Amino acid sequence: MAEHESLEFGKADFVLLDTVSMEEFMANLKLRFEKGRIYSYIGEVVVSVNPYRAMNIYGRDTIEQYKGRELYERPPHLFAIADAAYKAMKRRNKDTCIVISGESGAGKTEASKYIMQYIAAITNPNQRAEVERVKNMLLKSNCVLEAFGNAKTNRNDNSSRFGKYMDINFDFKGDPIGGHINNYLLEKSRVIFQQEGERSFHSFYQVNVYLHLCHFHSSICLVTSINDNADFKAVADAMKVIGFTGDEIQTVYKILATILHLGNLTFGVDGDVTLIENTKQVSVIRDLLSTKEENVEKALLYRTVATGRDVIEKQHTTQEASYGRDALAKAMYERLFCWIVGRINDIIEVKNYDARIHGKNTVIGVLDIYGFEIFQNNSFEQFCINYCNEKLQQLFIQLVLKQEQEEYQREGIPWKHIDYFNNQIIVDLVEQQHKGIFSILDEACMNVGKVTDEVFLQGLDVKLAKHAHFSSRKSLEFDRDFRIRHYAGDVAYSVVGFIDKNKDTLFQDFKRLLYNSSNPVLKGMWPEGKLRITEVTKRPLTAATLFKNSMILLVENLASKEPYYVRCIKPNDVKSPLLFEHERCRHQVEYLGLLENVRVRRAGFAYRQTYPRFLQRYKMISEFTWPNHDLPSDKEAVKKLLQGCRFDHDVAYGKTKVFIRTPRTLFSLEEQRAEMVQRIILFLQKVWRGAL
Ligand code: AD9
Ligand code: MG
Repeated sequence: MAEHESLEFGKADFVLLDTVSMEEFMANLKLRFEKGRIYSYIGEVVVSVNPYRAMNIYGRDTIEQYKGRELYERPPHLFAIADAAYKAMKRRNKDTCIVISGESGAGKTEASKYIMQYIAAITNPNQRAEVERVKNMLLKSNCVLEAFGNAKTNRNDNSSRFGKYMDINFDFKGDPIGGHINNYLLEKSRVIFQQEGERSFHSFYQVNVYLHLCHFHSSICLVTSINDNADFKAVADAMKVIGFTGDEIQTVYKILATILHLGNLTFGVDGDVTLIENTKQVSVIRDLLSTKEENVEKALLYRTVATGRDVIEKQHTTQEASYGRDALAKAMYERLFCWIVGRINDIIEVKNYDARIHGKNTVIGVLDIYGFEIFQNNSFEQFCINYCNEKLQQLFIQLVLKQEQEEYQREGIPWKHIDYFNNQIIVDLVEQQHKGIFSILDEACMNVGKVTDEVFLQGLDVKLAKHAHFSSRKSLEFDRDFRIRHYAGDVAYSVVGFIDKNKDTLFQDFKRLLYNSSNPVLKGMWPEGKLRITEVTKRPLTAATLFKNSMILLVENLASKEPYYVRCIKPNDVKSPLLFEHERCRHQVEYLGLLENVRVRRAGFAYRQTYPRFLQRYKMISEFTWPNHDLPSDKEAVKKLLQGCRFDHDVAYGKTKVFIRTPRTLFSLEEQRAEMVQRIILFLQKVWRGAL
């Protein structure tokens, strides 16, 4: 363990606490934070506290200190975990992943960027041009995705409003040769509505400021921590470097401008005719979309419906027209975002010939997804985000707590069971077939006749009234709310808008409008606009179902890799570098299950290996096992070897594996091995030279 660090900074690894209690844990966390030690370990898990100030610990010299080192040789750092994931991938040919979790503003996105920078810095020692190109693109893609997918919220000035999982592919030399990004549910409702004190996505303010269009958003255009003008240039540059064409970049700006203009459109009535009040805007939109003015107007005011074989045009009410306008703005932005991710993927994907030539191709995945959040008003998006965090907590439990305990039991090693809160019950509450909240929501959306949020709320009350983690509106302040007892705290959700966001309808007329644009980039984003009205029949999957499916796939993917964890903690709500709010931090330590993590780790063993493989590596240390042993089993041979080294007290012998409690024992074995290998080499050299 990182024992070389002075105790003045507290214990670098929580496993070394004198006693495992919440008080001691918190005292150590606070001491380290105050001493500027923002990283600590629980075994191989990194615990990070957001410093809210620039730290001088990410430079080239620090990178050099961590490069190729073992986790415990240096003070805790993100670089150490990145190096461990990289080494595991390179040495053992294993896919690994780094899962970064913590609530909104805890420092996940910053951590993911430092990890990527570290990986970029330590790879490609030969400066191969192609690898340099790939690395540069992977780093630049962050800048573009943040501009379009992040926004200022009341929790975080640069809050990720989408989930991101990025795979980095490596060749047999361990150099990055490509990557792939998966994005998850963008909070597109932000395009048309922001809570007080919040902003829409950064991209809008960047074009606004750049084009001096500040009249679009009057209130909180400027945020001191954000320089929209400089960011605009950086993003434009990044898009160019990544390989977006001039036409593509122009189209991106045109779409942003269209969305801003849509926001200014108003509808009125003249007799029984619905009309657009500010028709000037329509001509601007027409130009931006490279389409015909009457088409824009028609798509905004009418809806084409097929009744049997007839196709009729039905006029919108002003309310429907406003709804359509907002849906169009949201859909255009979401489609733009997905298109950007898709374009980046096209460019950074591993080119086939690389994979063919080198044969081997391993990945490190980095997950940076929106953190658990509770707002004043929580809607469908918060519900999805918090469900996602439940899934990730479940994965952590499965991989770190549960599997560990199960392995000791399987191996017959004496073990005191450690209790922890298993949140599977909440995951089920949300995602279970038929009885889960997502199913109840989908059912309400398919209701014949009345489809309202009220129907959904009633469905919840009928099916979940007795569930320990669900509270019906009957017990709450507002009768449009329901409450979930999440692993990280209670959240009341307002059902208003759930049905709508779940159905996520965009009138077909808009899809056709955009498909018929003479701008090929825009047209390419809307292929389904090709379908004629009579050809569109299939009911699309709901937003909840799509999100649930994508989360299930994500968790399966993560579980198939060797995971490394970063657990981020937010020290206060005021972005202060000095303030360690005890109660707030304690709550996070509690719900992240960090204390249980320490207990399992302490009661457990740092290293384990099957007997044959252990012997293969260390048999040269002992005369009983080198070059071969004549003991009845490998297990007996390992026992004999470890007794000889006097490490017997620090190990346990399972059915198929040997377990070593402290890393120091392992280091010592490694040292002895290195010494023996050296001696054997010298001996062999003498033999070859005929000296013996
Ligand atoms: V959210 O779930 O996307 O809303 P994150 O991603 O957990 O959230 P983020 O990484 O964006 O939080 O961090 C929030 C802010 O904290 C950053 O904008 C920085 O100002 C600050 N921060 C976080 N980590 C560091 C750090 N290692 N050094 C300095 C930091 N500042
Ligand atoms: Mg983030």
